[in-house]
Amino acid sequence: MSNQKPIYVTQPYLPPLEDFYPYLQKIWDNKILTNGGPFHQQLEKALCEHLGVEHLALFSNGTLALVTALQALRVTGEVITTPYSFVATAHSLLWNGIKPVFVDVDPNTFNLDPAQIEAAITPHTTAIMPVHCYGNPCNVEAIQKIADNYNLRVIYDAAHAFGVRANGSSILRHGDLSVLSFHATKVFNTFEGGAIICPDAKTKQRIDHLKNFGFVDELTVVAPGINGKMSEINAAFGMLQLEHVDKAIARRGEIDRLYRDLLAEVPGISCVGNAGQEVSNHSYFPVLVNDEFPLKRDALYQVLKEQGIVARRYFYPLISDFPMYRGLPSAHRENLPVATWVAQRVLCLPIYPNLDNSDVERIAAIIAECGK
Ligand code: T4K
Repeated sequence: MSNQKPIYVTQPYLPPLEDFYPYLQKIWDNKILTNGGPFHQQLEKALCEHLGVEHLALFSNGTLALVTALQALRVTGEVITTPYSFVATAHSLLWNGIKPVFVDVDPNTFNLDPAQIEAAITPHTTAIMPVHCYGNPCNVEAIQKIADNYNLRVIYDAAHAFGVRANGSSILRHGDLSVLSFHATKVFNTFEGGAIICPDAKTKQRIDHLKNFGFVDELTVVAPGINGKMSEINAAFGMLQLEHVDKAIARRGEIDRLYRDLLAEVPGISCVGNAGQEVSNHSYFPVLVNDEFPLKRDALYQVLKEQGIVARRYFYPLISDFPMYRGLPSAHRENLPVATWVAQRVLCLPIYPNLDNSDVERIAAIIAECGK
């Protein structure tokens, strides 16, 4: 390790501490700490406006939001999903007693390949759960067409897709539901947090009941709900973050462009595109370490780590390789050649608003040197 402070794959953007004091004062004054308090209500409204969506229900994290989204639509049986994601995607299915059916990804977007979905549909299939991986939009039209033909629900894991727009509107407007994560490592964070985006007020009401134990009023419980509520501290922080998020994403965009310029001439390194979106959020900067590069991906990861640069192999191992999934017939590697290939070569380089250009230049220079 070098003597310099390590550079991690990401670092949360934190506004000046004193800017948070007035928010804390308000919480201290009115003594409402959770259960749909004033900041919770404000943030739901502000996020709807910011994201260009009609209805949004805040959650204490993205995983509980995924679990609840499946409950809200009463999804059962089998759900088609991607092996190339964070493990929470498939875990949300297991927590609902649903069998995940893994389908391979598209070689350009690393998102669920619509051309392979139909072959995985059985009489037990009730839904599709695709992921807008790294914030790159799925082929939403093709997925919806299949869902319509087979009467399936679509729940997008949009954990990475805050603010992403394609074809003139928010990517979160597709499918039956979309789920965001506001974890500390995300483009927009509330320390921990998440949200479900839904198209109508009735569904939002059901989701709101489900995240509050199923309570409708003091004496009425309509469903075996969970406690998925976001606290006032998290919601207040979200209100403050929202003032800075556009600037933070713009800075991420500068870093993205700088990496692309610096790595363009490095043979064997390809920067994963962010095609298909008019507005990208630059939430990750994945590169592929191809076979002509002198070092294997894991060796490059080690070299960077020794220099204090902690890149991450998102998403390796594939979800389908973890013990609770690998016995499934759809988890066999022969069924998932593209995801397997990508997972062995991908490396996500550091990207976050406070990363200096000089650090980006140093990271690119180390990679270029390894490529000689
Ligand atoms: N679906 C998808 C597609 C997801 O990617 C995720 C989460 C979810 C669903 C579930 O949403 P949540 O329930 O989490 O809201 C991280 C995050 O914990 C996880 O939220 C995220 N995806 C996943 C891709 O990455 P780890 O285990 O890699 O995090 P960790 O702690 O190693 O953090 C990465 C780096 O970030 C650290 O090296 C340092 C830096 N960091 C991290 C934290 C937590 C900070 O600087 N400050 C911090 O507070 O999973």
